[in-house]
Amino acid sequence: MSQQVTGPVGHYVDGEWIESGGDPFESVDPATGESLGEFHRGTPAEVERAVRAAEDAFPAWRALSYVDRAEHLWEVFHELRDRHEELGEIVTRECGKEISEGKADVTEAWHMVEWAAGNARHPHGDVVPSEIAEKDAYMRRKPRGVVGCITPWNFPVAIPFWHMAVALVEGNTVVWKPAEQTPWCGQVVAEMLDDTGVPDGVFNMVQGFGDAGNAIVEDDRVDTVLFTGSAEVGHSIADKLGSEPGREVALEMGGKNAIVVTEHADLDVAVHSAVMSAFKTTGQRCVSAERLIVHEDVHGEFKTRFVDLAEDVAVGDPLDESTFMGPVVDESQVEKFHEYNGLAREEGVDVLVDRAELDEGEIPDGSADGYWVGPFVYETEYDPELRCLQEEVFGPHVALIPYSGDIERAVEIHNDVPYGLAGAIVSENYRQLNYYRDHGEVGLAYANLPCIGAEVQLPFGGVKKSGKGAPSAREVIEAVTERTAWTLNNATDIEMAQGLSADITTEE
Ligand code: UN1
Repeated sequence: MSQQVTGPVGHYVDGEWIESGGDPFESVDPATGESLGEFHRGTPAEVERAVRAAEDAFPAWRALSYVDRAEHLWEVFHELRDRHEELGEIVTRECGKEISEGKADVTEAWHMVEWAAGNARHPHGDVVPSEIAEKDAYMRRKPRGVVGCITPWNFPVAIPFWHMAVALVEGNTVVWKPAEQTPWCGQVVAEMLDDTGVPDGVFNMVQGFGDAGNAIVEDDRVDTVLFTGSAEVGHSIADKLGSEPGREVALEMGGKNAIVVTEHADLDVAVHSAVMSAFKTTGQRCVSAERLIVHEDVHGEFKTRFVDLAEDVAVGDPLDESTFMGPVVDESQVEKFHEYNGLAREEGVDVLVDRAELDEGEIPDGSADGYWVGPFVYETEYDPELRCLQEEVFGPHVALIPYSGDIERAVEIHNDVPYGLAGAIVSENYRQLNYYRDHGEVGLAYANLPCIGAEVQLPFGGVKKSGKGAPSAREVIEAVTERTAWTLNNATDIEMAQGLSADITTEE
């Protein structure tokens, strides 16, 4: 493939590309281990400059109409569509997910932009009746100010737009730090926003690592922080901002997601859903499933079929359309995956599929330096003490957990983790589906489907350790706006609600 990093490589601050004084770092192709280009780590001083620019740009940006602000986003929408193939390939080359996923990432981004920009022409807020006939009451939203966006590498185009599209249309200005693994995607997105002629300082992008992200979090001129990424970092951001009045945060972290397959499941649907949920994106979605909770009556057949496919799924060159699973993103993910596979063995599980170290013949030619792993599948009796059933691995590491008894038991096992992002049930019995819908402790629940692939017009966020608010889609509006409950008196007398007297009595 011929594409390489082009154009200015730096940060985008106050309408200009600035050369960074920070140390250089490389974007690495996870399939080959080769460098795709050199970038610079944003320094706290560079973040400070970006925040200042965003703060200065805020009054003029918020003064525009929704529709005028959305015009800039419509340009991004068209550019994302026009450059679908090219950008999809960049996503795949930089984060390693196979090409249909690389392209779907770009599609999801333009869906989000379409939703946010389209929403500019939709009715906003609520008209609320007052007890007093002469009073009009309604809700108004105001932008919060500067929104800091910290995004992960696994959806390097879609998730930035989950954060930024609504924030910008609502009248906020933005300081964005892309993931350090996917700076090239970050640069292309910044170029697109630059192309729209968005006023200087409204959108700013600083490349870098955790120290740059931390500088965004520490700066009290940043009114809202949106974060999608690891639970560890997310919780530290929540701790910090929780004690600062007036600063808002919305977080989406990982999960230890599960699929429940009941005795009433259609096993074609169950196996298909499980393979998609466990191995798409090489298990590196926050919503990927690492637990399959299967009723004993169907466990035998489910196991045979799932194991056959896990032995067979095509791992290989992510740019090749016949590949199902590309590499993981970097060496630290490879290590974490092997560590957890080792831990599961120590905890006494029965390993069913071990393709963790791929055979040489399975690794594409010339790609020996890539970050290759394959499926690792095991079976174990349910035991809440097992760490391998509690902790998120973020790789193709999957437990089969047989259960006996009713749907209540399955959901009990399903919920017995500290996380609560996504999950699914496979069953033809509507009472079981409804029980799962009402009792599954997750933000995103599916029936007779994989637990991945949410659409942008739904809120995306988790419960328990998985999140706080939803830094995406329509629900992000809560994190990037403030509501004013506005009441206007159309009469010349003052009349109060709740029977409160409006008479002013005097000593006379
Ligand atoms: C993530 O899990 O990291 O629901 C994001 C999905 C995608 C987004 C996933 N729309 O699978």
